[in-house]
Amino acid sequence: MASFDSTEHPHRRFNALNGDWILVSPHRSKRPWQGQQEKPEVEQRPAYDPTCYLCPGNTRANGAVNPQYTSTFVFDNDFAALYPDVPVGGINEGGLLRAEAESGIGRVICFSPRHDLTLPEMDVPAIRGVVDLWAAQYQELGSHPDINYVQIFENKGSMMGASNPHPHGQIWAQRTVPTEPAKETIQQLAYYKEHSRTLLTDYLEIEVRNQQRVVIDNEHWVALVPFWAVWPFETLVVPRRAVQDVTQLNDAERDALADILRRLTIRYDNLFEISFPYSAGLHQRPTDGEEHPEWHLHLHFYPPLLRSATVRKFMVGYEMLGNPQRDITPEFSADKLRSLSEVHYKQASAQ
Ligand code: H2U
Ligand code: ZN
Repeated sequence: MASFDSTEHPHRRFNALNGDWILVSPHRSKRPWQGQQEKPEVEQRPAYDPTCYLCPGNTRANGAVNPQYTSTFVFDNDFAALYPDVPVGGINEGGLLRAEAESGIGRVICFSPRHDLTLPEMDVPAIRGVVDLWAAQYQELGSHPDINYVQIFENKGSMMGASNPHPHGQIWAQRTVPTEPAKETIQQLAYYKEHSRTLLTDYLEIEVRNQQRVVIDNEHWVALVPFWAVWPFETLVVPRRAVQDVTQLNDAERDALADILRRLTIRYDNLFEISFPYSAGLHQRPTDGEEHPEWHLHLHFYPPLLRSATVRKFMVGYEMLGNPQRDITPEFSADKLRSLSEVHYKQASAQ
């Protein structure tokens, strides 16, 4: 029998960052690439929408009025999943029925006053403003004694459940560390204890040496399709310096983050020539007052699309009952993303 070839043979890959496994079936992706077939009309949005609850000066659902903001704007989510004053308590019946009261704060962050822009259409200084807002919010919310984790994220596109096309993200800050960052804490801590370096420092070294899965980089950041990617065009954005949270990024690293976010999301939009949907967010150290030297800040991008503007990956069947599975390899996806232009398709078509 021929020897194992990860571009041919089904195999499992280990996610060193969260401890999960994923099944890769490269032999099933031999079908021809069908990207860019159905191109929907380029969506035209006004710079200001009087009916949008996030535009400057507009009234939100609860009657609050947004200021005439000119860069970013943050407000407490009017329909937050968590709120601060929850009575302490819970349920425990034989260790089988367990519940714990959970408290927290939900916020909405507008990236721009412009209703018609998205991250890839904003310029680097404007995206840098978003990075600074993330840092300020992490600092402020994390310093609260009852907040032990600050989750910053963006749902982009109706496919991901975003309620409004106005560029915005959310923050859920809470008493406990949610499951995903908790799993990453376990993995990173075990690695750090053994090697005295962060897991992502050593992982990045392998990826940069190998180059196969690196999509783009700059002086301070690398964006790559992780070896263990679940979503077809999933990426991981990692700072070269092992910082634990976004507040530790210096000026140059913040500018460079804005640069890599812009270039990565332009490539995403150019993949199927649509405003590319995804859920994305930051993972960083819990704000429980511990140092967490094992933690290495990073961003995940989880986009659902697979082969065109409308063909998405479903997490059903085997994936619900077994574990995630993919056909096209992470290496194929990285190659595809690398082949794309960094001129946004809307600009290219306007020229
Ligand atoms: P999403 O698009 O990711 O759903 O985020 C929008 C959030 O905005 C959502 O959580 C909040 C919703 O609760 N919201 C307000 O706080 N005020 C409003 O007037 C409408 C929506
Ligand atoms: Zn708007």
